[in-house]
Amino acid sequence: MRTAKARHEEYFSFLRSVSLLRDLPEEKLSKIIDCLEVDYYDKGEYIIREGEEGNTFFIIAVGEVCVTQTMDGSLDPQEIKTLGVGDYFGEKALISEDVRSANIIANENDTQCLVVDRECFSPWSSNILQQLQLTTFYYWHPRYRLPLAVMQRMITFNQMVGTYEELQTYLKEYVEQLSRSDEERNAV
Ligand code: WNU
Repeated sequence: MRTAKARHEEYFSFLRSVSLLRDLPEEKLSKIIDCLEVDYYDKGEYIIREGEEGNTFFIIAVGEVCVTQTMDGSLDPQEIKTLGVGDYFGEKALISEDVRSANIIANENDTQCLVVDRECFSPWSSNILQQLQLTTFYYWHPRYRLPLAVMQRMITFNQMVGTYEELQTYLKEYVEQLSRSDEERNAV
């Protein structure tokens, strides 16, 4: 059986190879690994559907996916690109707080994606504030009067947001680019 440590190390070195995450500090990367889930898809299976709501970000660990989109003047969605191992997708709905803007379909059997939830992926969102309040509440529970622990939690939280904000800025620019190319393509 694979130990938790081996799993962690395996994902750590893989995520380091993903360009987006290359410069993240070690503890931030570890935090992402703690939130990761792995999803498996067969050829032809939809990972993301245009128009649906979504709260997840994906990184391809094994296999290949195809990106398709509905265009003005054609009935069927058209293929716009393919993505492979180390590529990621699903950031746009999270960043622009919008529905999914394209379809993502598995191109091979046993395509594996690492899935990061919004709460984990975007700690600047209100979710984490709620979480933080819950934590605060927890620590102020009559049985756990530990103000010091609360302060430590807040510092960690701020550090986390600080780093992710750089990531957010980077992705925001990318997402604006995608919106422009959608317009040029007359996507609906
Ligand atoms: C495109 N237009 C749109 C891709 C992946 C990551 C980056 C490009 Cl940083 P979502 C559907 C997803 C969307 C994007 C992905 O499809 N996508 C595109 C386009 O030309 N989406 N609108 N190309 S591949 C890709 C750049 O990740 O995010 O949550 O779901 O809208």
